[in-house]
Amino acid sequence: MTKSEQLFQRACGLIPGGVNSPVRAFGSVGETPRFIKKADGPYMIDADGNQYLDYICSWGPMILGHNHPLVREKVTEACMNGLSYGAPTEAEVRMAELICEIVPSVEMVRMVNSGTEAVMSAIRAARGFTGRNKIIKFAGCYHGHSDALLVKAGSGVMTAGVPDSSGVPAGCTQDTLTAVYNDLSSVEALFDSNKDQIAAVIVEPVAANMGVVPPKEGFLAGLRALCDRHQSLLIFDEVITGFRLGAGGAQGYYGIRADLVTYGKIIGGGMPVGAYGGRKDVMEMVAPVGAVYQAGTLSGNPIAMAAGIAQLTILKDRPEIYKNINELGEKLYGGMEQIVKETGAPCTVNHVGSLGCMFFTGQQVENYAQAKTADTERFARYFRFMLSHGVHLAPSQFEAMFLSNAHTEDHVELTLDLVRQALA
Ligand code: HOZ
Repeated sequence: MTKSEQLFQRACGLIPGGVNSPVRAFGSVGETPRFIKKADGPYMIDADGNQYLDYICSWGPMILGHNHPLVREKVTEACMNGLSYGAPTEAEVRMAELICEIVPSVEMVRMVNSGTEAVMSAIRAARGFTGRNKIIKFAGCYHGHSDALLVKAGSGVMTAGVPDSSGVPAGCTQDTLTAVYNDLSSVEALFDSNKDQIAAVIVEPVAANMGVVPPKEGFLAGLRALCDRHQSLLIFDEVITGFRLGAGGAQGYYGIRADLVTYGKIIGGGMPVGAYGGRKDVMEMVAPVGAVYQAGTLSGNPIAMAAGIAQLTILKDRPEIYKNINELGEKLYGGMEQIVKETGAPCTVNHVGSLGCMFFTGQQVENYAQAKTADTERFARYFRFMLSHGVHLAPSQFEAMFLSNAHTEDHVELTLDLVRQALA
């Protein structure tokens, strides 16, 4: 038995499913999760000493690669001054300045501890501001695990084939309306049948929790126009795209300004962090200025701020990082497309910048229904092949691949060789 297998066995009796987040379980790929001991650059090393080229990157935040020396140094420095105060710090002000400086639509920002918290708080602010209750989300988009958002959600919910979570009272989701990603007419129909009741439309500007599904030309601009027409707020959930597609996230990449934006782990450089921000008039609804209550003892935690400030400062000062990871993305995903063409394998590769995925379906994938046509058994075989050759993909057909600045052309070449063998 390997050490990972032993640890998994111990964990299963103590932690539900042996993991602290369902997407880490290898259930859908028929393997044992690798228990990670350490990570450096583009690599993760498991408890048995096996090294893997990592395409999870902690689900996005390790954009500079694991264990970046400057981030590590700043965290170590901050630890010397105590771990948490429950009182404000200069680092929180610096973090807010950085985000507002880099992202023009963010005039004010509130730090929280996760993307889930960021989204539930942004929705509360939108409801408080508009005085309306209903929200529109898209099938296959995942916005964390809060009650109101677990409706036709992507990520682990989709992998497990759970339609909606048990334990969520119907009352919590009665104001959540679901539209079809990339289909403006489905959004328009919901606005028409719920006149003056929609507080906000929340969208992953590039859907990355049903596999990667880019927005079709005009989709995001269409959402902006519909929200304006109906005096609803547009919320971009940039937990995955923020500071990844570019420093300005999807807003900068597609040139669309959202009213509110939510961020997650990437702004913590690997620490548990999230944030929501946007228009000042909306954010001033939040307590203690306004009547929308939201709070958190560990929000703006000094160690998390140290890591986040270090990472965001590097990303702001070195735009060549985005050029590099986007070019690597073009090589990797473009190469995969080429292999699919050559081998005639019924697969579809979707990608934007450093984000991408290969669906095991011959169909184009522009929405949840099409993503679900993927053959998850074939994905599982592909996943196992890649893992056995030292490449650690996310253990689900419906998750994204993430590149970091520590990945190189050689890593991409090695990966493409394996993809070629797997598809052949
Ligand atoms: N958005 C991440 C995966 N799609 C979340 C990771 C998790 O749920 O642990």
